[in-house]
Amino acid sequence: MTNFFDGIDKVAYDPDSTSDLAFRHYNPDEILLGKRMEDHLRFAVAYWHSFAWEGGDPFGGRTFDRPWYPQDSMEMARLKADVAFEMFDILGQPFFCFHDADVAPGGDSFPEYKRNLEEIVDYFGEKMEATGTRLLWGTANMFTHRRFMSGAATNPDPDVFAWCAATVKSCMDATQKLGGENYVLWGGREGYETLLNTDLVRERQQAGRFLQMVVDYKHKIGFKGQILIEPKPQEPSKHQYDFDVNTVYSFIKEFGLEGQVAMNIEQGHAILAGHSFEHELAMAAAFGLLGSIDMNRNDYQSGWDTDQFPNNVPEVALAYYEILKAGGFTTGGTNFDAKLRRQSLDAEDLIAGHVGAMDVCARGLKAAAAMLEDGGLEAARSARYAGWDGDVARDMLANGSLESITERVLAEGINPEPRSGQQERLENYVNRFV
Ligand code: XUL
Ligand code: CO
Repeated sequence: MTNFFDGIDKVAYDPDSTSDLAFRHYNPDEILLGKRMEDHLRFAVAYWHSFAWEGGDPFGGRTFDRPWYPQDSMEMARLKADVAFEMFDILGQPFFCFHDADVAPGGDSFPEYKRNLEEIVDYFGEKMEATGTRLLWGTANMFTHRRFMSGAATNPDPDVFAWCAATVKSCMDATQKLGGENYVLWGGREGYETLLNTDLVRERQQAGRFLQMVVDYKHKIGFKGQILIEPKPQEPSKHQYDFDVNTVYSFIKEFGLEGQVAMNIEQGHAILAGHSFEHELAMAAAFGLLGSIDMNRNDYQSGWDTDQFPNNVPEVALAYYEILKAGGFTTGGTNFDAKLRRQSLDAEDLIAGHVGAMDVCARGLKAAAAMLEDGGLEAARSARYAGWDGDVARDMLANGSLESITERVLAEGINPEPRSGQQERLENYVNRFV
């Protein structure tokens, strides 16, 4: 036992509590739409923001002071893991997620990197068995170290591609060993700064080939989880190849990986791409590619990817509405890819951030489930498209041509009259639930 969270109790569900560190909505055993709330939401803590990130921003270095700093030895990596699992116990969330670089020092060579990772994976394994905490997904950090500055799989240097292939193999092995339910690829450096020095065609081919290798390896080792790509339009690269759900969908198709790769969709990334979160979720659901989510928002004034804990119930409710409508998560879940504000120095702040996020999501989920059960939105949508249910309309879509349709427009004197989209009424409807 460390003393990092001394004085902080296990977080409990108490709907009447006035404590800022209690769940008033997150009640794991509550049944919604025939399923436990915990099993709907499948919360995960992100190791990188909560334990590896030191509070720096582009204008200043670290602000936090943690007993596991400096993060350059295995001794510190183990202490960090001890504290992490203590937090998991306090929160009671079922899952966590990590990058290789979050959990163990990278060392000076690939063999050293691999040894360190394997050692900490064994340490995690023991803790997971003892506590019951599970791994939602593992991933490789192929964006922080300077070797990745010009790309990971899309690098002009084939040795970097090779390094990345070996790295992802290690991270997939680690994920498999820990019973991880998904493996995520986010390509922060898979893009470019300037076309003046970039062969875009070649780089995309490299990324596609890399993804094929990842899928091949998944089958080779019998990994049962999903391979998920996390779209993001930019930051850190000026232009990233995995721009948004639609772009990733076309990439998956182009490289023949339909049915093999789905998506991890992040709220803040959706906004950066100029979409709403619910748009990206609905798009992914339409393609059958809705895998998992990173539920963290940006600061809408600054426009940066500020990775804040979710704190807006109506936003979250609309997201879960799309997720529930699509049938809910299978291997996916709700990962908080969220960090404290850099002035939030205390151990208690870490707990408060997660408690608030879990409670906001629970409130949003309850609203979403109630809307779905009530059926008001679906009824309005069906009524809006009812014309398409008629035989003539169906036949037009299936068998029509521009000439045959023109004949009918002339013969029947078709002259459409616009009808209200009723947006305000529907917004009032949603407001009744959130
Ligand atoms: C970066 C981001 C990553 C991925 C995992 O914006 O979202 O943390 O979730 O690499
Ligand atoms: Co993310």
